[in-house]
Amino acid sequence: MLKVLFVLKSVEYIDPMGIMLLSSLAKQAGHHTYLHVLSDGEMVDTLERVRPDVVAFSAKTGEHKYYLEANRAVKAFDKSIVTIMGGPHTTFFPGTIDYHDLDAICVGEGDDAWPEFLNALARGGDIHGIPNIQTKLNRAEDRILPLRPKKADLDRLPYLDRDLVYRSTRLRRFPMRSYMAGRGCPYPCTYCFNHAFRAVYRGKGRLYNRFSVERIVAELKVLKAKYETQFIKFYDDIFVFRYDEWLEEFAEKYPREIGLPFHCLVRADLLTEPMLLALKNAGIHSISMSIEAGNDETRNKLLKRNMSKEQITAAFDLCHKHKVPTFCNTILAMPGTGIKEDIESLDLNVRCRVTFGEFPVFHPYPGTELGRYTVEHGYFDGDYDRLHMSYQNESPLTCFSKKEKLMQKNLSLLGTVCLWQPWLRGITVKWLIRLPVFPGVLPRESLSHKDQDLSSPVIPNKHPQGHLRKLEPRTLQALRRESALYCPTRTRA
Ligand code: B12
Ligand code: SF4
Repeated sequence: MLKVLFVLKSVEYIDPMGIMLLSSLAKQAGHHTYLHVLSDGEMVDTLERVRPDVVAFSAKTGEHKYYLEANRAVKAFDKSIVTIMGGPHTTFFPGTIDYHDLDAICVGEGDDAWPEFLNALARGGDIHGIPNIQTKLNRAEDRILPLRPKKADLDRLPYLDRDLVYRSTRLRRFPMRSYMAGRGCPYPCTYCFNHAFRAVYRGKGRLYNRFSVERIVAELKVLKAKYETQFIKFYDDIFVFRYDEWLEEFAEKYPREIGLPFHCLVRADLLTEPMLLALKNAGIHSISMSIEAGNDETRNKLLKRNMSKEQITAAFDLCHKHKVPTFCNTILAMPGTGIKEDIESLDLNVRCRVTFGEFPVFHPYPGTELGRYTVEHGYFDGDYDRLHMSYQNESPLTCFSKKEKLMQKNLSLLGTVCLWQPWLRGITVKWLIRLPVFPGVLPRESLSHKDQDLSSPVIPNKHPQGHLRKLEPRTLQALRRESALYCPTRTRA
């Protein structure tokens, strides 16, 4: 049996569900799993202690750089350790294997490929002919097998191995747990990874798959019994598409068997009153719906959101009517637009009475239609390694002047405050966004403390039983801050 060490860059407040699942799958196949968090200590100490056979990385584009560096350190420690990387980065950049000293990469889903890979290694067998796994050899010899079909029967997957992460990190005591009830999204939004993922999987199965309600409830029950859990954050791209039997069953079983407040994402154009009422019956605490752009042409032509202003306002009004706090994401500084469009976006947020909103500055993402568009129009040179991992930074596009970039950055910070105090909208638009000193006077750091207060209605700091009050202030703060910690490129729905 193999010893598998997962390496994680850092632990924030969201469960790293990918490696939790891969750890369960490895254990199910009889292997032992370990974790090293790069920000928590020297990796070489863990390598000495564990002496792993395999080191595994799960990478998004951006953070892949840290894992490639860690990979070099692993190979310097012991060249015979087999290293493998999977996740969105290698799915969209399989060429990673050609330029770095990794032994294998996983493209697309790893649910079946990963245990097959480990078992082949343990047997001393061939790892060069496994669908979804690419090695230097199978690429060189043109032996790459096609991807296997998308995993349809999610219910057969093991529960996430939360022990892997909770036993050695602060997440054990963090009372909000992340969970995904399904996989996939059929919409064409040009800035999101979903259309690119669908292209990789074209002809290989359903666009969308989800767990049965029974399976979700069974896993959450175990989670609740094992770890203090006060809030569930459903991380699905879109939690529900329509009022259907699944939602009906969820609204009946979840409150009875789990009974914890939760947060989820939906598209505004999909939300209907029966859906919202069913989610309320289930115990929804707050909901995410994105506006992305106030201007119709930007929203529907450039971003392909295919959603009218009327649909957006109706959905937010519905949430207001039923007292469900809303979180909303809106992208500023879109290629080829101006500050006028950004103010239109702010105004639509104010009109919608969004409880807590974020206004990230657009950053092009590799593999996406909008990423390509910015390069083709000469707005961006295509050097994605240069991009910042935070979207609150200055726009990297060349179509904006210094002055415009400053206004966008200021609006990105002030938009949130305007939703809290709508009367500030006027002076913000007229004066504040133009102030060159503004970022210095109110640095992002100080605003994020404000965020924590502003965001508290969305992710609660009070629970009916008052449980959350017992938490230490740091955890509480983090929990509030979490409402702003969505994954910006996709917190859309
Ligand atoms: C949860 C989430 C987060 C969490 C991550 C928590 C964590 N530590 O893992 C948070 C909120 C912190 C986050 C942040 C960001 N995220 Co995010 N996030 C997601 C989300 C919604 C779900 C990921 C997930 O857990 N899925 C469930 C698991 C089971 O699936 P999985 O991870 O895909 O793993 C499967 C396969 O990929 C494969 N696999 C994965 N890893 C490995 C490793 C090995 C060895 C093998 C064999 C297989 C394998 O097997 C798994 C099972 O099939 C996805 C969107 C989505 N719907 O997938 C975006 C997504 C991954 N995020 C994305 C991005 C861009 C970011 C940010 C960079 C955004 C930003 N600038 O702030 C940051 C990066 C932060 C960082 N540290 O690098 C992009 C990545 C695109 C890309 N090209 O890399 C995605 C795809 C969304 C998008 N619109 O494009 N994110
Ligand atoms: S932005 Fe939302 S609706 Fe659009 S493709 Fe991505 S997850 Fe789907």
